[in-house]
Amino acid sequence: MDEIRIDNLKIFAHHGVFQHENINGQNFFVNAVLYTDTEKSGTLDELECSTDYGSVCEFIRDIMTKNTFKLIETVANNMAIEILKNFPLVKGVDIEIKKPEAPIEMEFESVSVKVHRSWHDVVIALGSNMGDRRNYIETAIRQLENSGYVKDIKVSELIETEPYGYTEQADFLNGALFCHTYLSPDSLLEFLHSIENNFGRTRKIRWGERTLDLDIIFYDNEIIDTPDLTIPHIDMCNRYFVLKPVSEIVPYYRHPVFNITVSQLFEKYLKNSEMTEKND
Ligand code: A4P
Ligand code: MG
Repeated sequence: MDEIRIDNLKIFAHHGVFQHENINGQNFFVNAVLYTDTEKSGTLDELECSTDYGSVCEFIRDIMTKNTFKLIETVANNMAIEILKNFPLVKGVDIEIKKPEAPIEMEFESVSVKVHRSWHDVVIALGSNMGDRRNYIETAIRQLENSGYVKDIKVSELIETEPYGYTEQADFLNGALFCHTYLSPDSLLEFLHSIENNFGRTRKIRWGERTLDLDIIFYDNEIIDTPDLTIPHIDMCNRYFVLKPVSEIVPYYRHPVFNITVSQLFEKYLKNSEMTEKND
């Protein structure tokens, strides 16, 4: 990915843990790397096709001067996220905040914090089999949209499906959505749980009935296997109610473990279930 770089932008601001820092202020230096495609602007020689580094510098200055944070970690994190949200051609950003006048009683050049944030591709499965199912799912999608954590949401059709796994329960309404998020996988999971909890979701029986279930199916091409999170979703290939909506919205998304597309996985699933039906 191409880069637009801003080096050592000097800004007087008031961030710091100590009160005297908040009152007196000091000089900070900001480094920014904007990851963006410059081919079109470079070919057409048109600023509209690129990100104006002058506007970015003013934007950085405003964030530095209109807030007073304790930590430069917070300054860097907020600045990176706000740049992603406000400059649509920027796919990723590095922000480094340097504080050469930090209150340290030793000789030093500077202290700094550097963060990287970027937009990630995410696929989320949606399900409900209790109460006003459609309303729960549609409200959850609106909560995602309004959170500011995601953009470019694309939602599948919602389909009626029979319960899978624990079958002594009502039919489900299922769907899937694709979006971009700057949250890490763990933070996204935490956020999805908080939405589920808004709908009074309780966890009594594994695979049991629920007002709302939001599962992460894909996160970029990442393969994650921790006690709290398995991505791609461990059982997605055996689930009609996942494969059908996911192949509707992102048919060419490639499963990073099996290295075949979602539409190929769905075809395989349909062939296998046809054969099982014939043998029954
Ligand atoms: N977890 C691990 N990986 C993930 C991931 N990729 N996305 C962990 C989300 N969560 C993930 O989930 C239990 C724990 O799984 C989470 O705390 C998280 O740390 P849960 O949502 O609390 O419990 P659950 O949903 O009952 O369990 P599980 O195993 O996630 O069930 P599933 O896979 O969600 O299946 N039939 C139809 N027709 N339609 C359905 O939607 N859903 C289920 C539930 C069963 N049968 C169904 C449907
Ligand atoms: Mg779940």
